[in-house]
Amino acid sequence: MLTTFASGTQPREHLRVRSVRRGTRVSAVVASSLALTGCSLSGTLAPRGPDAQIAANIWWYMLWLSAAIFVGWLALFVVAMVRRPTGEIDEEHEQRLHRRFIVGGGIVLPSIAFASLFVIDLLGIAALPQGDEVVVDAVGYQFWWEFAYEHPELVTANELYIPTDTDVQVRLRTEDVIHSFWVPQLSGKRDMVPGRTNVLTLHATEPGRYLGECTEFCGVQHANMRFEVVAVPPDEYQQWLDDMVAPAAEPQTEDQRRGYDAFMTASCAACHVIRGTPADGRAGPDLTHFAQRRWLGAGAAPNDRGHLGGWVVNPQSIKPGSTMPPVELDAEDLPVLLDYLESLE
Ligand code: HEC
Ligand SMILES: [Cu+2]
Repeated sequence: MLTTFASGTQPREHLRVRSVRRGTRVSAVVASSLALTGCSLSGTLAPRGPDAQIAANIWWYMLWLSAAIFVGWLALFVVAMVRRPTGEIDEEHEQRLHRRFIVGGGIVLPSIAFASLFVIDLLGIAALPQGDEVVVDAVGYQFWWEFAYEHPELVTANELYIPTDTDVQVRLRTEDVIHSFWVPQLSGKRDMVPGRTNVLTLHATEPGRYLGECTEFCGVQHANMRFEVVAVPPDEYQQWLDDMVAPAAEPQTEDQRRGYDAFMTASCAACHVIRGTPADGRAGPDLTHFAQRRWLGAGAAPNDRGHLGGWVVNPQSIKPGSTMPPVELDAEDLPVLLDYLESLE
């Protein structure tokens, strides 16, 4: 964004660029100090949507407010250390001073600080995006995510595509326990509660891949219950939808055909949907266009042939406690099964 600013801008713009840069430098310093403590600015503090921007603004306000309070307190501390009463002590004057400190520093200042925070919070809540130009269902499972679109009807898993600069209403449900949906760079958190549908609006101002995660402890593989929000320009989003509604690719080679047979005859087909084939199990993620996904097992491992082989033979070795069991396969079926899975573009 900064580089596009830099060329051919008006002088005023330049000023803005410079102050943006200075802001960036301050953030960079804060970022590197946070990195030392294990935090990073890739999350909440690098917002890419209005909702997350509001949360980040409140965070920075709280940081500067507490910094100011801390510095003020230090100053008073220093004054108390060096101030030596000279001559006669005027008891009455001292007491008036003490009272002023107690009322000012103990009641007035905290009230102003809390009230300002309260007002900023309320304004932030009122400004949250609420639109529903696109509506998506997100369903939490131990330990993965299903995403369903309505127009056209489409079910997929672990990657949520959204158009940029659009209010995307996400309807949050769960099939089992309480999960919580969080995309730090785009929005606040919202719980997925059994028997309820909660809603949250995502709005991405920039294309990108944004990490999402479950933030309500939901069992042993809670930490590997991640997803990616892929924000793309609206025309690309439409193209993606068109590609995704198509049924799965037919096996092309002899090996892929044998892999297809292995998938349909082993128990895989009882738990997974591959549209356009007899596989119609609903216990696991839809695999119709599985090869497009970057990650395996909701962020547990990269989706490459090595990890995929390990996953198919025994998912428990990659994601212990996952609800996909190890499946008995003939040794010669594994490579062809992988060929078939990798062909599901
Ligand atoms: C008892 C049901 C069940 C059976 C049988 C089963 N799976 Fe799964 N599978 C699942 C579940 C549940 C997940 C999601 C696990 C997770 O991420 O925690 C999954 C995940 C996967 C994934 C990763 C999908 C993704 O997007 O991350 C692949 C690939 C996969 N299974 C392939 C297979 C193959 C191939 C077979 C047969 C050899 C098979 N599965 C058998 C339930 C099953
Ligand atoms: Cu969860």
